[in-house]
Amino acid sequence: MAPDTIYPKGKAAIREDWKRLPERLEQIVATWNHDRALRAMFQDEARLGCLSDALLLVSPVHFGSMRKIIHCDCDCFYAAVEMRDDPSLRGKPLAVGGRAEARGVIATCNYEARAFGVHSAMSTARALRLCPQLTLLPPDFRRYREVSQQILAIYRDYTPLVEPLSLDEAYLDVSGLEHCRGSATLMAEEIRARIRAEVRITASAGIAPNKFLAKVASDWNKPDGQFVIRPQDVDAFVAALPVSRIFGVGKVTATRLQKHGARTCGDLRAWELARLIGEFGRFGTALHQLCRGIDERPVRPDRVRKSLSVETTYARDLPDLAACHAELPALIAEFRRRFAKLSAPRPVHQAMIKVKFADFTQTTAECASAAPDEPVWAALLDEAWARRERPVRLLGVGVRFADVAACGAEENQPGLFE
Ligand code: DCP
Ligand code: MG
Repeated sequence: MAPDTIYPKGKAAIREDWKRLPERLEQIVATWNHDRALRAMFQDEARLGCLSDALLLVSPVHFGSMRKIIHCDCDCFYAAVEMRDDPSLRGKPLAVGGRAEARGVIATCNYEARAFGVHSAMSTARALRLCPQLTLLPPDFRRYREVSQQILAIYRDYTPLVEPLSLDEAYLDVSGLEHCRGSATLMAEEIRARIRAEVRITASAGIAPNKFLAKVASDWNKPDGQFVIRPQDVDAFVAALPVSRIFGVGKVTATRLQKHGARTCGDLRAWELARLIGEFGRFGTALHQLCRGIDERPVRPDRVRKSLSVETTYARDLPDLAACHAELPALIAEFRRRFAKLSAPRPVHQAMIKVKFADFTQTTAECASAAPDEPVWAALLDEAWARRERPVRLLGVGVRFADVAACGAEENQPGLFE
């Protein structure tokens, strides 16, 4: 195949482009280091000097099946809704959360309050110490849900492939769409402009070839900004990314990785798959892919949550049952916050406890319950702990929802009970 069939430009321009082609192709192929077979074939072709054949090999994969994912996340969501409905709250530190006297915690706060060090999940008492002039409002979930529905309707004007993650976050797969000449960047700008005009709050967006990177990117220029990770930039971007930005890598795992010299995803690439699996079990396989910027999870508009749970790995093992019980209230409080964020909560069917012991064995206990409270989870904890009676490295509490069989879809969020 002659170069001019690929580059329908003038001859001089073709010659210039042709000179740069090997470099350009290498760049493209570097973004798919996950597809070893393809890469090897490409390199053989390129070595043999058949660049046009190499290009043919590359283009269907690169240009044909590369996905465009947008992750949208509203800025200080609950606080933004409150400021919209009462403009006198603007420009001053504001938080939404429970009262200090009731041992409440901050659900979120505006960016003025963040300047004082206030943040989500902090106790309200501490937030008030950091920022005595903080205005505190109780949450109004009904209003937040209404706003959430309005924003989802905007997303669905662009694509039916919308997967809500919580009230203020969603993934959109906009691959192959014709809006905005197919540019996901322009689509994200337009969507954000519509949210601002129609809902009167701001949102940030990340645009990338997969969900993992789109979510990282939406945080990059927050608030009221967006960030694009182009396919050809994935490799370098992820190499420099701290391992703590990988979903599922919490403080304990990040510290453990750092101890072994893996601070960035680039460092982690030196680890063989077998070593990662040895250290982290099934999550090791995910880590092997994620540190290379690979995430094949599809955007699933039909995803039906079948359970919700929160878990914590403790920096120091909990020595006995009493120490485990002492951790339960904090876990339950975090569970309730996450539950309140669900966009479409369904009836609860079972309560669950997960215990991972110091020797890495794991067990779960569950019982029927429509509205679990602390005594229900505490009884499950007794039951689970009694099975091995040894120090505990991880505790989780959660629920299963009713009617999963009828819905027929599966939850694939990390950190759930399995
Ligand atoms: N939320 C909560 N408890 C938490 C975290 C969040 O109740 N620990 C609630 C309040 C947030 C909403 O969920 O407004 C969305 O969560 P985000 O993590 O997206 O946080 P924000 O939208 O508030 O801020 P950001 O601008 O950082 O996205
Ligand atoms: Mg948000």
